[in-house]
Amino acid sequence: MKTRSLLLSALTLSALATLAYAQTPALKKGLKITLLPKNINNPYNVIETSGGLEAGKEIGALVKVVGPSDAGASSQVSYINTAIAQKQDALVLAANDANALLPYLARAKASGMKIVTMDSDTAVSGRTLFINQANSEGIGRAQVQLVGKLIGYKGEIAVLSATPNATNQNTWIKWMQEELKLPRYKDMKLVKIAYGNDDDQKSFTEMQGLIQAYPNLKGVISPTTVGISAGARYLSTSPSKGKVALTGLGTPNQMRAFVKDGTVTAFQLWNPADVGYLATYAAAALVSGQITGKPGEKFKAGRLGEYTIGKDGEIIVGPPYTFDKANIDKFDF
Ligand code: RAM
Repeated sequence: MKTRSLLLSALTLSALATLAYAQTPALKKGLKITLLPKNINNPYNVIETSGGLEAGKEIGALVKVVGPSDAGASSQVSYINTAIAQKQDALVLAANDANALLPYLARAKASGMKIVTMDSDTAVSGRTLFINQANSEGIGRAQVQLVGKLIGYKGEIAVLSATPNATNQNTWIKWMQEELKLPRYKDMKLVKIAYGNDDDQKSFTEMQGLIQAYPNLKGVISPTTVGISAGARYLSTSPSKGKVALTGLGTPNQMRAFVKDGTVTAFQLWNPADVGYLATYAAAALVSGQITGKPGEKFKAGRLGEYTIGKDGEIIVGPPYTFDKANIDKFDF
């Protein structure tokens, strides 16, 4: 009797599993997906979109990468309009502004396109899902913890950011300011937030400006791969090398020389390719009807495995990593 009911429940379970499996539609083939990074001449964005192209190959989608040369608030508008005209199934974008793109994204949505943001979000109404590289609060707080450690928790610090509109950097800076309120940082002071606009030359000039305007500056956090590499280039030949601690978010390949020559001790990042890869899988899962965007829904993203949609449609790729002299040569991106 016992054996029979066990057998029955085993049968029921397997029937249920088959049903659940049958209810998950396969990813559609030949999907048209446009990837629209903040700007195209930033090595970070090239790595990010390479992950999207990799995912596209795996799932048989037609993925293309387009984008402006500057990260200005409205520079992505014409690319959204083109994606509508070209009847793309999905648009995956790193937004240069949280609100400026909303009317254009609404048109795209109304045309039937699925919208996924990655790296830098719009307001929640602008998209169905946001692929966040790591937990925003964690990124912001970790940057302050790192600079604090590097300067012995004492002295003036500044931030060298991307554009003043960048949703991702602005969120991280907000968390940096929260972290700085803790008693551990009572002898540290944030004296300036400068903007290099994710433009290499402008970031270089802004770094120079910070060092000249604040002779007592002890540390700079640059939460942008463009800013930290341009800032390090300035610092590497300046008398402030070794006196001002520069840290933030950088790619190992752009920072390697500056870590080896002692300009920078440690910085952080995730693998940008994983962001584009996961975003493209998420877009394909949406278009194919595997998910609708509701919190709690799960989907599979190739080599990264299974992900669950969180609050407000946010999906977090994974924790950030700290790079230094001891480990930087293990990475090539
Ligand atoms: C720059 C961009 C990007 C950001 C990285 C850390 O490449 O601003 O949006 O995520 O830095």
